[in-house]
Amino acid sequence: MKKTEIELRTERTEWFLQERFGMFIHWGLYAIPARGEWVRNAERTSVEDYQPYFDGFNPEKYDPRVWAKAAKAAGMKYAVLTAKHHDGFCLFDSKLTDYKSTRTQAGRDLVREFLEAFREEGLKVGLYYSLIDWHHPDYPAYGDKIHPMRDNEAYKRDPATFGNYLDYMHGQVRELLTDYGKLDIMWFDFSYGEMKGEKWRATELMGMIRSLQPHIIVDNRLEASGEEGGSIYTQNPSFYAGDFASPEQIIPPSGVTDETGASIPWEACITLNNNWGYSAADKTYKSATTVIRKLVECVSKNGNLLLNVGPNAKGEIPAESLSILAEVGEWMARNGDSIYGCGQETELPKPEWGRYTRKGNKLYAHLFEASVGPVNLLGLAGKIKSARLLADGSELFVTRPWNAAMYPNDAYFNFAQPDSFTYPLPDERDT
Ligand code: JFZ
Repeated sequence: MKKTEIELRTERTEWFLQERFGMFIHWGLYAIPARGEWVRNAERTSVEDYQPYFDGFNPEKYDPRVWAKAAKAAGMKYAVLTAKHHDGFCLFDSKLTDYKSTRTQAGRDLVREFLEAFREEGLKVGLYYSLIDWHHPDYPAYGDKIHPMRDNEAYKRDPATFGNYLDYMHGQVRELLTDYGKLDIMWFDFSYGEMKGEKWRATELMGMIRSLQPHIIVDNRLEASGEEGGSIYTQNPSFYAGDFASPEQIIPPSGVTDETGASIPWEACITLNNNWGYSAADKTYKSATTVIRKLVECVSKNGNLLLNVGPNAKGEIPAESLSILAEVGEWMARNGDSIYGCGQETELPKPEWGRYTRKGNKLYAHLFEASVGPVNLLGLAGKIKSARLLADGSELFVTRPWNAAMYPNDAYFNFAQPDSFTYPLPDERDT
């Protein structure tokens, strides 16, 4: 029998749901003004006034092997780079435009070098490709609220010629999927208002993608806008619904499920400070502890975390980001077993002291706070075979508090420290 879209999606996303943690990289000309990747839109900059950044683009420190090592050491298993963002600048040597890195002082195919470096470290690789293009002459300025560009002459374009842009966009996707070896993720961004699905000739585009790279996974934004997630949120996803949902700057309170309550593959993309593209002024970095807890939270809800870095104009990941990643990496080196291949614990309530992740009959308890007295494990009385501290393998003492009779269904252990613990459960719970 022919496989359903959901069955195919399940097959394609298997590795993705094991690996759980990836690096998002927003990099382009906007690293020079260093006010975020929307700078051209936010400041109503014309193509001409943006040109000095193209002319001045010279990332002498770009060495994606350094990025790849940082990602790997952080415990990340895959990475997604902006091959083209909304400003239209291509970090790859497209034959369809001169607005590309090989025509700048850099003179390099930055995408190719990224892919080689990350594959070399054993990471899976993906490319972000913006559906929106503020540079292409045939990208129309529809009267939408996300693109408030109407007061800029450069955006008063004729929607009738939009097909030229679609040919260009499809052509560039074909280049990326043909000339750069095996890609693992295609990350489109984004639909809005009427601009979704077939407006992008999505059936045709997805058909090309699936025929060129059948295993690749695609995000849901060929169909999804900020307001709607698209048909991936249903039991009847369209051909171009995508393989995973992409909640942005939010971790969905109950994970992502369809109308029947079945889990959908999802990946939260989150910034390290408050910008995707490099921002010199933004020092609002999250702590490593926050990042670790958010990663745990994603996994505890069957989701992934795609954590962003915004390299600067020279091509370096900001020092603040590198130090957070290093700290996260130390934790992952000791506690990665509680992340990789893990997912939601569906039977127990969320514990007061933190979160559970689960893999088979192993339950991982992530303590976000020190306990006063024994740590309670609601509903686990008599069900714990043994308990070990994940970081060093030491045994934990499963116990009962003096007034345990008041809490007959709960197990406890009298060891408390903000760290991770593992509780192998009896085999009958192994589903
Ligand atoms: C998009 C991009 O605009 C942004 O620059 C970044 O690349 C991020 C990962 O993706 O962000 C969005 C997408 C959709 C909405 C807002 C921001 N929306 O629908 O409101």
